[in-house]
Amino acid sequence: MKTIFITGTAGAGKSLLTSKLHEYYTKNSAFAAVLNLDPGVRDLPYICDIDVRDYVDIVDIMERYDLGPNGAVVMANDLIASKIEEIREHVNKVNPDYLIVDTPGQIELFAYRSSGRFFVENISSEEKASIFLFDGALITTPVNFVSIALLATSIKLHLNLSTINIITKTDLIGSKLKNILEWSANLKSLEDAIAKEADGETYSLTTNILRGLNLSGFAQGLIPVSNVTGEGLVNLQASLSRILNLGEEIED
Ligand SMILES: Nc1nc2c(ncn2[C@@H]2O[C@H](COP(=O)(O)OP(=O)(O)OP(=O)(O)O)[C@@H](O)[C@H]2O)c(=O)[nH]1
Ligand SMILES: [Mg+2]
Repeated sequence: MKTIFITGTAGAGKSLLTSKLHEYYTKNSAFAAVLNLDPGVRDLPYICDIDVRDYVDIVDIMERYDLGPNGAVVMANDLIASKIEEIREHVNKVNPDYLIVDTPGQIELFAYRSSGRFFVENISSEEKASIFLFDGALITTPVNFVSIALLATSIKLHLNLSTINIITKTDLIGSKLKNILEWSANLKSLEDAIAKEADGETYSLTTNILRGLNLSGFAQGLIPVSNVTGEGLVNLQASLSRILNLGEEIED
């Protein structure tokens, strides 16, 4: 079983991508299953095979511990970590080739709390990867691009997973996509774009961060994807295969 964690800022398209990836693998004769890791979500665009809402009840936690919605979600996450054995047994019973894990909208729950890293380490002992979603609607300015790249890097540090960076919502951003792909491939063009838009202090801070991030190849191979048209999913799957299957791809 290979496990794929879908991460990114709130509303970047994690849940929709989860459903599209599931559909993609299923169409290509692979057995994929979805695990919803968001205890507070109401509606999802897919049917969960494993759902943490079956293990923790947010409304019950709010009432029992007199917590507001944010406090309850934090507590729910810690409870989920404490139920890892049960959840892992459930996953093993389903036993898919690919387990796609949709992570919570509140990024810090999964990305920064120790329960997130604990979950990653303990859900399976086999191959794992993560996909980080750069929200296409957010990164249309070069300064936003750098700040989300910083976030992506910090999450990669915390989770310690091989990560594929993608840009979503490409169907909405038209010709701006070309600029973004150029920024991601060419440090000089990104620095030039920042110089045009930012004041001196912002320029200096952003370019210094950028040079540090560039050393680790932060945005190389940023894959453009539309969860609505399906464009780019083939490239994403190929990239996942390179990480998870050491080169062997599923049949088209
Ligand atoms: N046009 C377009 N809309 C998208 C795309 N991906 C997601 N959306 C829309 O963006 C909104 C948020 O998508 P979700 O999949 O719920 O995003 P999410 O990251 O799971 O959101 P949270 O779990 O709340 O953080 C929905 O209305 C989606 O239909 C895309 O590639 N193109
Ligand atoms: Mg979601």
